Amino acid sequence: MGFEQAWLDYARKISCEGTDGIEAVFVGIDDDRQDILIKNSVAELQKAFAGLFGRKLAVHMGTADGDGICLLFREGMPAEAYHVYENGGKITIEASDSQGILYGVFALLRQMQTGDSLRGLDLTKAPVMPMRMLDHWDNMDGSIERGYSGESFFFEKNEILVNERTVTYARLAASVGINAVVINNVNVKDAATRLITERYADKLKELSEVFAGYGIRLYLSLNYAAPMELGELQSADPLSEEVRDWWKRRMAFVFGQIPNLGGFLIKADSEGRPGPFTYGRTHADGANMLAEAVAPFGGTIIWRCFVYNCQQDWRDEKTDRARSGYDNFIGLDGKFLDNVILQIKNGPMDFQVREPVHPLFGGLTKTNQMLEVQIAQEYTGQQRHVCYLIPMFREILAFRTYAAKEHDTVEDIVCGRTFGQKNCGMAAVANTGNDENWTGHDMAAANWYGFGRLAFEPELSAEEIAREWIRLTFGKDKQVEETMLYILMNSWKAYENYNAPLGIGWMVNPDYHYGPSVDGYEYSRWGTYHRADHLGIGVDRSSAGTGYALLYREPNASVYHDRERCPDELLLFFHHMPYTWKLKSGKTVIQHIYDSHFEGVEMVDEMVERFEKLEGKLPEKSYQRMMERFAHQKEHAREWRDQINTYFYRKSGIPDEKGRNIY
Ligand code: GCW
Repeated sequence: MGFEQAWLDYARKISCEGTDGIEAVFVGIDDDRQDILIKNSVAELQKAFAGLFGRKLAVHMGTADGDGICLLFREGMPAEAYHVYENGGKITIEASDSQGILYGVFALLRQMQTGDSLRGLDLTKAPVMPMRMLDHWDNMDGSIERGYSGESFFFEKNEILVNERTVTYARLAASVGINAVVINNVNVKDAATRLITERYADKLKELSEVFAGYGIRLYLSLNYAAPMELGELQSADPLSEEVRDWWKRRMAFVFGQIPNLGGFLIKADSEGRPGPFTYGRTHADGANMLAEAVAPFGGTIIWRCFVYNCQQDWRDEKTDRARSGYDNFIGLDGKFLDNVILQIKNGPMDFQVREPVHPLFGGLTKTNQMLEVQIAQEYTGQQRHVCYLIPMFREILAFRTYAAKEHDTVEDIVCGRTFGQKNCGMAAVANTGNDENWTGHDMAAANWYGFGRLAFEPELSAEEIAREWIRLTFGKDKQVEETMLYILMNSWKAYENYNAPLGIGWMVNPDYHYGPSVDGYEYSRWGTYHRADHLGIGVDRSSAGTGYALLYREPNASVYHDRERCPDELLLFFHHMPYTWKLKSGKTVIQHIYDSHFEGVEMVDEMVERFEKLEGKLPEKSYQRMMERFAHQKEHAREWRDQINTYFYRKSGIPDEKGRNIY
């Protein structure tokens, strides 16, 4: 399938003061340091100027002295940082490495496309998170686990694809500062187990070189039981010498073949995947074995904390899936080697529309950590509903853990400010596929764009990021910008309103996780229950219940533990409450359920009404695609509203104060 250019579409002509005089690029960087990144930086400038202004930029090598855009190295700047400034009509991009130059180029182009003038431009940025990663859940047969925008563009029929689309993907990712990409699903099966064998070495090398040209390290997901599944050993015991040697040899081979490989991501002992538990070993044993094997090549092991018992009995009220990540890892704090990073989902359950922050953030103090979020909207509308997630990510990053007197937010931790860690950052489960527009819903591209921008500059607000994305994608039209901004900024709240209430989560159709089913997971083995009866709803996670609330540091623990102080939006996550309980908002729980569900639908109606007015102002194709999805969202939001309201009306027998239609 063909593909569009998303926010790097230079086809729309723009005007920006200070660009007229720019006719050339001056590369004042020594020949021996002019790597592929510098070449790609120059090529990007040329491509952009040709598209935006119809002008061919000349290139002058060996001098940074000329009227135009000058690229040069300046020692002493932080890694990947850039300084872009204007002086007397001349634009200078400085960095101490070629990655910084590339980011500077993209920053300049962004400024040209979103701003009105280059006069007085003076931008200095240094990324604070060393690892800014996208995790693709692509399978080698071309399918994508939780993929909502077509098939994989990395794999097809068990082969690796490297083509024009790969290059455009790398440009898009790099333009927002992504510097690491995992191409295959964490559930590593079948052919994917063989990614570390001869079979795929050439293609992986080729792909890694495309990535390297844009400052992106290639990562692979690894099958923990590979020594057995490749038919070479009888065991995958991390303490067995034979197994350890096997991995050392394998890694020497893989890194020898793919020099730009960054390392591996591992899902172990989770949802049926193999892991060290089989041998009575800990996750530190497992991770460290692999870390030792990749260390000689500068490799990194990213080990996921999404470990829980997925064979739970719903009758068992003591086992709490929310506790499992914490319980499995907290005792291992400080036991991981330096080149291991634990990757922790933002919440203790699984990417619900609302969850508390994972208690391992702030719990772990001696371990490298990364935050894992999901821009593939598995539980937030699957890229058919619009749901701009950057406001949620901002809240998560701003959460105070109280693990230190100051600089103790999640952002501080994953930027290395709290515990001084060098190996940390943020990863997002990617939302791309081979759809023409990459992300199914055109507006879902704002999550891809936004994730990268946020990881590079976490100080940006969700609104600033949204405005940038709108201007880059659709141009600088006031009405378009305000309408799109309104939709994006209200979308998470709207979705939360018509979804499961007050932090309880789930209530979706099992397996494919789309659409309402209040009891869909109520009697299942997955540990995801709402425990509603005719009197009340919610899971008691206080000390009288599962004790989960006490896993946080004070004062968070006391606040969550106390039903009077627990924030409304998380109340049912932490407590089982009567329907008649008065929330801080002044409403009862049941009235809140009704009101929020009616409101959610009204919000969607308002969004769609405003969107319709953009007809003729957006490219026809994108307008139609979005209109189709909005029509579905409108109808589907009603389905959510009516099923949830009706369920709780029938359960509680309490009518809506406002007498609206509930079935
Ligand atoms: O959200 C759940 C998904 C699984 C996924 C798992 C995980 C890749 O439903 O599809 O598996 O999380 O994060 O490992």
